[in-house]
Amino acid sequence: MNLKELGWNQFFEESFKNGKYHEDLFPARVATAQREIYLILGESGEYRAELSGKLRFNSESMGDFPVVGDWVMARLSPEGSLAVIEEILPRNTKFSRKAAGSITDEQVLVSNIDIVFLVNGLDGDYSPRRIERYLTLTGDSNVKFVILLNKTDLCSSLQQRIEEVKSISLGFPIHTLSALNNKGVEDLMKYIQKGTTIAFLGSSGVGKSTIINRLLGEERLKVGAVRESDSKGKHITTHRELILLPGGGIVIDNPGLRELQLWADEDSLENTFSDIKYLADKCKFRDCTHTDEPGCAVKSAIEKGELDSKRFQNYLKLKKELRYLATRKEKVKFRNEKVVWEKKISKLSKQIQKHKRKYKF
Ligand SMILES: Nc1nc2c(ncn2[C@@H]2O[C@H](COP(=O)(O)OP(=O)(O)OP(=O)(O)O)[C@@H](O)[C@H]2O)c(=O)[nH]1
Ligand SMILES: [Mg+2]
Ligand SMILES: [Zn+2]
Repeated sequence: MNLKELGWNQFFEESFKNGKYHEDLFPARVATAQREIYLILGESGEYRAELSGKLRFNSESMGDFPVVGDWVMARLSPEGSLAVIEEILPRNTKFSRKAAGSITDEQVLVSNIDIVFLVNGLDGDYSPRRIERYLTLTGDSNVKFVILLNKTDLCSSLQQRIEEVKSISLGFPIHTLSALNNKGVEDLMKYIQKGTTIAFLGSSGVGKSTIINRLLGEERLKVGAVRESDSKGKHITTHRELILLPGGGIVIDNPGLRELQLWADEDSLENTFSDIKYLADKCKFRDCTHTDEPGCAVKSAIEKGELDSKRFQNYLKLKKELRYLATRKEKVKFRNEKVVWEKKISKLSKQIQKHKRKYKF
């Protein structure tokens, strides 16, 4: 297998050269990552791999562990059956969320992607607010989004939906398709070139795996019916997987996320909601909260029907979430710094004790 077909490019080549790696080590790409057992793809084939003791020991946060899409430097074990991952090459791009639950940490979901296919179902699960949330998560301006509206066969107001999504899509391309009937899938081929990595994201049941099966030309990935009452998926895909397409191109199937908490900053929000920022700059008061102040351009736009109040409510919700995240991050930073200082002080006091004993003062 050629490294370029796996997505290797100039960026990784530079890190590789600068790293001056021992000749035992070879570059490989992480295809699956499950409980610290990895499947990696290299020039000479695919291997099951584990982390080296050193890499595990030096890993402080979740982001230090390999994720699907990473390029790693690995070594084959003497018997050649298992590989050991010694190092992760710097990530070119990544897509992250806040780790689920109450932990304040970044969870990188996939890395080294060129394009995100953000898949949405046009059935009962359709939600423009969710699209806004995903777009706020981009963070990385090197990742391009393509918005896919799947299940056109179940939608009677297609034009209206397209218009609605267009108004919030930040100019990213929008494609409509029916993966079930294999309609519109061929339009996606123009994004899929040799060495291009595309991550499929979107809630459970929107049809991510079905679309990939169409691109593969075979029913390789498991797909499953959605719940009848609200069209929500049943989390059929359970782990991330990097797949090579027969005609070239790399796709990453993702499980539909149950929780998509933001890991971003306010700039990212202002970028996704630049229309609201534009209006807010026109408010009479600089610190306008857009609630009941006179001369509020945001409120006026909502009243005139120029701004969807649901979009504005979502903006406020995400802003609140990001403020909370920023406070949590500060607290964690403070706590970590405190731990470092406490360690330093304890080390110093031990040294003083030692000197006291040695020189008997
Ligand atoms: N009507 C219709 N059903 C579709 C279409 N595409 C996919 N489906 C169905 O939607 C259901 C969910 O599809 P999956 O491909 O498993 O969805 P997924 O996004 O991979 O879901 P998770 O793996 O749970 O995250 C399956 O029953 C598919 O057959 C479509 O274009 N139209
Ligand atoms: Mg799936
Ligand atoms: Zn205002």
